Amino acid sequence: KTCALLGAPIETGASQPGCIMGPASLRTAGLARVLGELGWQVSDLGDLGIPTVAPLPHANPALHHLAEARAWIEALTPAAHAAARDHDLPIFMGGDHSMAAGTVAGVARHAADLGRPQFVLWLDAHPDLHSLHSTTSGNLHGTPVAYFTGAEGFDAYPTLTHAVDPENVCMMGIRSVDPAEQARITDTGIEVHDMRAIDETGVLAPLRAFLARVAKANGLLHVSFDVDFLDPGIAPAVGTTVPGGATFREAHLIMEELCDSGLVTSLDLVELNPFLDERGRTASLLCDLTASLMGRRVLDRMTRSFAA
Ligand code: DIR
Ligand code: MN
Ligand code: MN
Ligand code: MN
Repeated sequence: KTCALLGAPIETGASQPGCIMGPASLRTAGLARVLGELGWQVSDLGDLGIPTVAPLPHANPALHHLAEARAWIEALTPAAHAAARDHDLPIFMGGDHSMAAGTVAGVARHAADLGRPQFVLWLDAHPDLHSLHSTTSGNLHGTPVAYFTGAEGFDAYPTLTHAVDPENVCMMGIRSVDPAEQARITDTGIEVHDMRAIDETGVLAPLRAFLARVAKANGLLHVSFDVDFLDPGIAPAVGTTVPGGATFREAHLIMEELCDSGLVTSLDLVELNPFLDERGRTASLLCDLTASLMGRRVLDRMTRSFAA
């Protein structure tokens, strides 16, 4: 089993600086060592970068750092494609969530090479469903899902070659949705389990139903993990905390269930802002949750089968 670590120190998609230190913080927390101890053959591919870019004008005056986001997507899409081709499970270490426009575009290209559908599990307080035109904050980390599902309104972004079918996206943890995002959820029918739904059903039933769909379709599964999915009480190191997030137990259960499924083929760890962290606490939590996703067990037990 091979795993690649690829850093994407992008912070211009968020409202406040700090995510540029995310990959370094995850390395310091020992991500490579932890995965190595679990039997993974880990290759750290280092950090990606972009050249200096000239500002890109746009009809939406709220947008900022559009040229940087565009350059990151141009760099990340082929890098994610290659990492997915060459490794069993690439981990993209962010960086703010605008990077998922590139990582998902890249892994979806790899899925197309294999003739298999790409699925995405989006763990986040936010659906990140704005277009370049609908965002009012202008923070481009609020736009990647609209981009990689092929929505209109991305004139200034690289042309998407392989969109993810919105029917193949499942969101959990959602608790902050803007009106334009709400409209897109209704239009596309994207599967959204907000925190109220999770309180009502727990995480396991909707997750198992989604994983069964992935397995039946012989799909590839990308997991995009935004730190603000977690409750701010356990994960303070993120610029956009929202009260009422996932507990440690909910997140841990999701990770172990994902591990049991054997379906996960790529992972984003995003929005970690070490400048806001408490002595590496959030970075260490992300490492532990990733370890659970990749094989660490409390006790061995019968695993469920998601075979088609
Ligand atoms: C808000 C917050 N919907 C925006 N978005 C995100 O600025 O568009 N925060 N992604 O993490
Ligand atoms: Mn435009
Ligand atoms: Mn996000
Ligand atoms: Mn978020």
